[in-house]
Amino acid sequence: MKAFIFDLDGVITDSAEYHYLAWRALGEELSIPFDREFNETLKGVSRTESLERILRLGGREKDFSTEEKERLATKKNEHYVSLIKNITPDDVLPGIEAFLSELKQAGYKIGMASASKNALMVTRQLGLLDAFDHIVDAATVAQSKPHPEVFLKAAEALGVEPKACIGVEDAVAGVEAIHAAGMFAVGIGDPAVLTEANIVFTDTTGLTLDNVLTHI
Ligand code: B16
Ligand code: MG
Repeated sequence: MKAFIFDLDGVITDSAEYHYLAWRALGEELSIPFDREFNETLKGVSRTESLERILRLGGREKDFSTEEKERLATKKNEHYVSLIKNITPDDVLPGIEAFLSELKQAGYKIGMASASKNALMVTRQLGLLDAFDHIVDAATVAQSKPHPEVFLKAAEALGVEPKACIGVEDAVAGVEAIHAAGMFAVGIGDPAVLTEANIVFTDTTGLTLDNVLTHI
């Protein structure tokens, strides 16, 4: 194994919570309430597809034109961007900084594969831009997770073959993308949800090189 490729939201920081708050507010406005369980199905999924899933949940998929949907997605994003302005280095999830240093010292390449168009902004606010050798965000990929493109692009930019990469994800769609890319999948979250991951840690404090490598 030569490289680790991390998802951002829900792995490096809990911006997944801000996505949830912003989508939930939009859902309420559209009279489509939803809970955290449904929100799991939005994690790692692109902005446009997330909106489609919410509209389908409420049986309202035919109620809006393309332009109206764009407006709704923009509204959610503006709310999300206003929430993430409050992110600071204190919002890096526990154990992540230590794990990134451990990987760097051990000579691993470190990449990011995020489905978020806001990935660079969030990473900058966390003070972690220099911790990554390469960041691929949604703005530069055509296909969203579970398609492997974002992970494959990250591996290519790092100069490492996919089979020598370990992907770290909190989302079902993300774990699927890692496997579709031919990589080893580490899940962060509920093992009952991330059933396809090769190993699951319930939270980021479990991430150490030893803990991961013993499972490969
Ligand atoms: P944006 P990740 C994903 O980021 C989120 O998990 C997902 O909930 C969000 O809808 C998606 O980014 C798009 O984000 O609206 O900021 O472009 O987990 O792949 O880092
Ligand atoms: Mg995520």
